[in-house]
Amino acid sequence: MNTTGETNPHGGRLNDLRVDAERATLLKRIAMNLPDVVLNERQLCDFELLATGAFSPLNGFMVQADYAPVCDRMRLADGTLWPIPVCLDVPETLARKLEAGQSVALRDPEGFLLGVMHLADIWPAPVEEEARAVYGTLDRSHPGVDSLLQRTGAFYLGGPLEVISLPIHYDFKQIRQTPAEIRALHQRLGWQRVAGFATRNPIHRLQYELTLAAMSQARANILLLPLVGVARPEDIDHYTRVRCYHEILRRYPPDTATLNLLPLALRMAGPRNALLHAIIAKNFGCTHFVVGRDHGSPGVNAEGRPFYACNETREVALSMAAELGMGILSFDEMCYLPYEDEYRFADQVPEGTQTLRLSGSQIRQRLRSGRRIPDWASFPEVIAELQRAWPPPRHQGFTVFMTGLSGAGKSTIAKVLYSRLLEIGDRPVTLLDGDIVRHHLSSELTFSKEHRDVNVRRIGFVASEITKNRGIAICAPIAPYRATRREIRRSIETYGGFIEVHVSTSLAVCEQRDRKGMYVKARAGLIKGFTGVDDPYEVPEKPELRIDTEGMSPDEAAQQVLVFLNQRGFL
Ligand code: PPS
Repeated sequence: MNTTGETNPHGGRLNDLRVDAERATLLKRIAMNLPDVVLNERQLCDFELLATGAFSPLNGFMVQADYAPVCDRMRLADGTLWPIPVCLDVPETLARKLEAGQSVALRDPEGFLLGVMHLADIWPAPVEEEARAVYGTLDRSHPGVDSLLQRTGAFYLGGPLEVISLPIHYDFKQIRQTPAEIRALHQRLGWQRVAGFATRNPIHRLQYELTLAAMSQARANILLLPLVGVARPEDIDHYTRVRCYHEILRRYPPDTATLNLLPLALRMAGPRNALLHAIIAKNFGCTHFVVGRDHGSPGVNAEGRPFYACNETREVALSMAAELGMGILSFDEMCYLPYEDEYRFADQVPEGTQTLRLSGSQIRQRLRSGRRIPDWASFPEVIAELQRAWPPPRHQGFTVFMTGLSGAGKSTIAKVLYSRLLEIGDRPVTLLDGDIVRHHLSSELTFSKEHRDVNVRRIGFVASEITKNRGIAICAPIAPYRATRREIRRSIETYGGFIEVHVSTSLAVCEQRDRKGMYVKARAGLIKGFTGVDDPYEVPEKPELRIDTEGMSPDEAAQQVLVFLNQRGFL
């Protein structure tokens, strides 16, 4: 292991796939006649890491000869350690028009030409096998598995890249350096030993203490590598996190810590993820890498069981240290000892000693509900930054999402609520009633399952924008399908409150009311696919509120919502 002086890149070669100006001009001309492949957000991340050499020794998206052994045994065809496939997926319609031996133009979603890929291989993407091999599960509550199974095109393209331009970023340009640039920086600073620390969370006190322990154990400086690629919806946005990291940098001893963003799309494959992070850190010149207890893991599954065994990641990373040629700094969980007022690793705490911990997600929940963060858990300047992005509920935006059968009373309650919130008057309020939306946003849509989903997603998108900008959105569509409602909840909870109100008035009562005469028509077969009659309504399992309007006035129903909002601190 080379732990003094510069580390070799993984596989012995640090790539930079960008071509020179002359070749770029030629490629631009050639690309005009090539089929286009437009990269999505996830693929743009992979493209950038390939292009800059962070994924060295890969010189393009994987071919099948590399993909298969990577899935099976974490090795490229030549035996080099590589834990996770890096493939370019495309839909079948596009794949059928392509053949190995030809080239394609890779573009960003705006059509900007990023590079040319020379296709060596096209093969059907065996996503289920890949999920089992790489993630060890087919469980959709695993975000990496969900993304692989749900959003991967049917075919993979493999082959080398010639890069004309890196994907364009307008934010934090100074800390988006390539591995070669970071290596040069460390050399300039005279840093011989550097520990890499990859994270998708803000660094609070416990993580900070962990990095200090790592620096001390390895006698190394530290390179913080925040992951800023495709994240989980509940993750704190990278703008806020980077402001927090800048604050944290000031806490380290002078000239011992640097920061560089890593546009890595989230995978969360536990042990394999830790190895991928270590390889990237190595390419950035790190001699050591910090592996936390639950590194790269999505936590627990729907039944509350962890996806990866507690020490599996650490053990796998440690067992590969020699082959990686890096020092793996692997620690137990850090905790706070209130009586002693000090921080220690859990395995170094004498039995019977009181310890405290707050995980990143617990701190996030506290912030969201407006509770105090104890001093031992974080730094005031970090909390101040987080509070700017996550003010207490009183200053957050929120969405009241009413769902229920046609005629259940959603629109009437929504209107009363709208007026009452305007009366209170401290935030802008927008009413997205089913009929209004159908008229202004979704006039071309029918009531097929697909179209209802599009309709409800549009409502969700507008509501999430309103919530993000700290306003109030009141939505009142039928929104009959659970999965779509869940999706919307996730997108809105990223920014503020989501209050699902099931207006649970029974079908019999709705049908009896039949204000628009729709149920009569549906029963007579004049309207097909009517919710509750011949199209399903999937009852919400855990709404924040359930309101049956039978024997209750709209005023009383709206009052219930207001009381709930008050209890949760939103008003
Ligand atoms: S959805 O499923 O959320 O997209 O529906 P939404 O946009 O809320 O529209 C519901 C109103 O459209 C009328 N309508 C139907 N409802 C259900 N099923 C079918 N097939 C249908 N066709 C028309 C219905 O009157 C709903 O009005 P509300 O205001 O809910 O009573």
